[in-house]
Amino acid sequence: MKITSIETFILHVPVTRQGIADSTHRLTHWGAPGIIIRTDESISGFGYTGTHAHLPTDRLITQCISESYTPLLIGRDPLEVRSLWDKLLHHPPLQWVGRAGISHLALSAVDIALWDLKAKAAQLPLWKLLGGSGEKKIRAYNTDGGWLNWSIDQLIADAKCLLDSGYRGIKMKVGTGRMHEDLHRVQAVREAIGPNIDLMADANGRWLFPDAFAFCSRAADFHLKWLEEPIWYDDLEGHRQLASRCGVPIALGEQLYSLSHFKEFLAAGAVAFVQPDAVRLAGITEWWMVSDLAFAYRLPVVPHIGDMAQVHLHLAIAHPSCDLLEYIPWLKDCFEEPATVSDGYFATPLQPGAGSTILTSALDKYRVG
Ligand code: 0YR
Ligand code: MG
Repeated sequence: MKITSIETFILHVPVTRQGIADSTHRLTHWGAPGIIIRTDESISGFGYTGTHAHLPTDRLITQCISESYTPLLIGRDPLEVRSLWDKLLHHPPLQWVGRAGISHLALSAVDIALWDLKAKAAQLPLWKLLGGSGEKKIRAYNTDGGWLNWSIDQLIADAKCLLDSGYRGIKMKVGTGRMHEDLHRVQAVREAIGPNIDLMADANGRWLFPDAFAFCSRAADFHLKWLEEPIWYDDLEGHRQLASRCGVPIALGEQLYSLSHFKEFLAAGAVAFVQPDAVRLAGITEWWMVSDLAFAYRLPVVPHIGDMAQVHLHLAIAHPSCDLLEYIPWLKDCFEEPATVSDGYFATPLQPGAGSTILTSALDKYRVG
């Protein structure tokens, strides 16, 4: 098989609840800059990354794909995924400007499209190509609620709806800038949902160390399953100290770009729940390496889902370190086979591929570039 042409796209899709905010971002749309790889056979691969729908930077990602990666891909056999990944990652001019950020997000989209093609060529869902079992069910926790700009009443009413629909885990945002308010909000939600539901708190990197330390010390009573990204993403020593001195397990990884980055955090004991994201790492290839590393440390992998769980559901089924996955429905109308949750568990995808195939109707409706 040979790659004959490559098309890029940018989708901006409205989020389900408008005007939502966490400690660092306000959000109206989710962005999916991506790639369609066409071949001399009748199959195409779809891959994309995830952004906050900022057109100028989304264009940098698709431009990186079309100008830097495409010439390296045309004429190549797309089934040689790992070898192509290695070649693209270590292409000297890209290596000079890349290893994180825009060129890495672009490479994630390419790698996902290549794996999608490989699974389609094998006529298997990706989880099976990767050796997973159809008997393994992945639990879902919901992150489409718990927003920082909601009132406590809104948080509680929404949490109760999620529990009624079968979820047994929810995540809420913290980092209002007022510690007593953060603690009060977490306490109110915990009291409303009772002790048997997993509750997670996510500060999206907002706090300084003393705030994070104070929160952890006082939040122990609320039995959080984890505290996510309490302080600046790259602060290895700060997270290590929190992990060793606080009673609340630390989760992080959605802002880490590489296997080496994860290695430092894992080796330091700075993280308990490992959250690699295939659309921020260099795709499925690097995600798998990170998850194997976590396996070696006996740590659970709970992926962050910049892809809205389409690809990550396949990976979670296939990887032995995963049994829990985030659910956010923002792109669900865009896919041939959208990830769905019922009674707190994801349905097992059955179509060949990585779950990344975008409907033509969605390309028409949401395309901005
Ligand atoms: C909104 N999940 C996250 C969204 C999400 C963010 O800014 O991007 O909440 O990525 O932290 O755990
Ligand atoms: Mg997060």
